[in-house]
Parts: sequence; structure tokens; C-alpha cells
Amino acid sequence: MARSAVVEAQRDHFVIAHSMITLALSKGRIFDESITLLASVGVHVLDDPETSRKLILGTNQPDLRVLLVRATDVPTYVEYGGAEIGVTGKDVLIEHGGAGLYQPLDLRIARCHMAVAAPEGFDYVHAARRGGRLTIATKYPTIARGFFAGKGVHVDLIKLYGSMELAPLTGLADAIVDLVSTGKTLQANHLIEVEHVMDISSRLVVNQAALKLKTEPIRRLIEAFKKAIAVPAARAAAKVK
Ligand code: PRT
Ligand code: MG
Repeated sequence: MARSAVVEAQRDHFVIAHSMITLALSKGRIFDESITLLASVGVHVLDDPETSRKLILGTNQPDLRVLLVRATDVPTYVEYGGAEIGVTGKDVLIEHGGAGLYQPLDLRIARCHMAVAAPEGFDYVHAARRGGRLTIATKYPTIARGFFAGKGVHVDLIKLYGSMELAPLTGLADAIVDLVSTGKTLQANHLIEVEHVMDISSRLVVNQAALKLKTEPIRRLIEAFKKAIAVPAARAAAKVK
């Protein structure tokens, strides 16, 4: 390639990289509900993550692509600039620490709540009195620690990465702190919700530096989401209450 063509190609690449917006989403409910919202304002993802093995998906907008990452990795990708913008649960955001991330919008999707749950026969009220002591298994140590500190209860936390319901059933912990949606998982494992910790929904998170460098396309995407959550049909399809 002639030198001028190389320079031109580099410049084109820079222009593409400079204007391209990468939206980080996790597969499953966050992907499904986010793209339902975007579809209502005419933004369509071109591949289906369930059938394609691609991790970077194109959209019908030339300057927007979607990056598929683990739910807990979304804030990390956005914080370090691997994606300019992302959608993540409040639970994940609190555990990650939101500093350095601009949070312009609660999308009100992937809604559920964080709860304390204990086995049917366990005297939670007595164990969780001020000054009491509990062993809690959870994937959410920051939220659990903050919640019990507020109640004046001492907790020994056991960090787990999944199937928390097993912990009280096997004697690993007295109770768990976990997300609850329909309540069926707790019910199937003979656990009872004993405290409502907080409501959870998913938020947009934006890389602060990218917001300064790519203000226009990022603002447009935030506005598109804002518009979508105001459309009643889109809200219903994405289960926004
Ligand atoms: O599943 P994976 O390990 O890959 O990652 P993840 O669990 O972090 O991702 P994903 O896609 O399951 O959840 C992404 C986000 O969706 C979470 O961070 C929450 O903000 C939100 N969300 C909404 C939920 C739920 N509802 C939910 N019900 N996340 C998890 N659950 C789980 C819960 O942990 C429990 O095991 O579903 C079970 C309870 O559901 P019910 O309906 O039986 O009560
Ligand atoms: Mg999950």
C-alpha cells in the first residue's frame, strides 16, 4: 500500500474508532429488556446472541455496536473504557463501586429486590436483634454488610458465587442475602423472606472521559433510552413498571 493510502486508512480507522459507541450488555434478561427498549425507538441489534457466538454485535446504527459481557463485568468494561456505556443492575453497581461512572438513567428493567431469607424453622427475629450475631452467605457482601451494620447486628459473611439457597440447607450459614423476583427459588428451597433489603433495577452507566470526548453520540443514546422508557408499549414489553 502506498504511504498516502496507509495514512488515509489510519485516519479512517481513527474516525470510525472516534465516533463508534460500544454498549456493554449481559446476555439474558438485561440484553433482552434493553434491546426491547431500543427497538421501540428504531435501534435494532443485527445478531441474536442465543444463536450467534459473536461477542460484538452490530446494530442498524453505523456508530453503535453491542458488546456481550458477564453481568458483573459490565461496570469494569465501562470504567476502563472497553465500552463507553453499559446497562447494569444496581446490585452489581453497588458491589463494584460506582465511583468514576456517570449514572444518568434508571431504566427500570430487570427489576427485583434484595432480601434476607432464612430456613422455615429459624428464629430470625431473635438472631437478628440489635447486638445479635448471624452467619450470612451471599454474592453481595457490600450490600449485606451495610444492611446489617445499619441494624446493629454482627455478621460473619461467607462470599458465594452462586446457589446461595444451599448455604442454610447445608449448615454453612444461618441465612442468605440474595435477589428475589417471583419468590419461587426461595419457596422451592424451603426458605422464607424475612427482610426486604432494597429494590433493584438496571441503570445506564457511562464512562466519564468518553462522555467528554463523544458527547453527541452518547447523549443521543441516553435520549433514545429515555424516550423508550416513556413509550407505554415499550415499557410493557421490557417489563418497565
Ligand atoms: O447468571 P450469571 O452468573 O451469568 O450472572 P448474573 O446472575 O449476574 O446475571 P443475570 O443475567 O442472571 O442477572 C443480571 C441482573 O438481573 C442482576 O444483576 C439483577 O440486577 C437482575 N435480576 C432481576 C436478577 C433477577 N431479577 C433474579 N431473579 N438477577 C438474578 N436473579 C436470580 C436470583 O439471584 C435468584 O437466584 O433469580 C433467582 C430468584 O428468582 P425468583 O424468580 O425465583 O425469585
Ligand atoms: Mg443469574
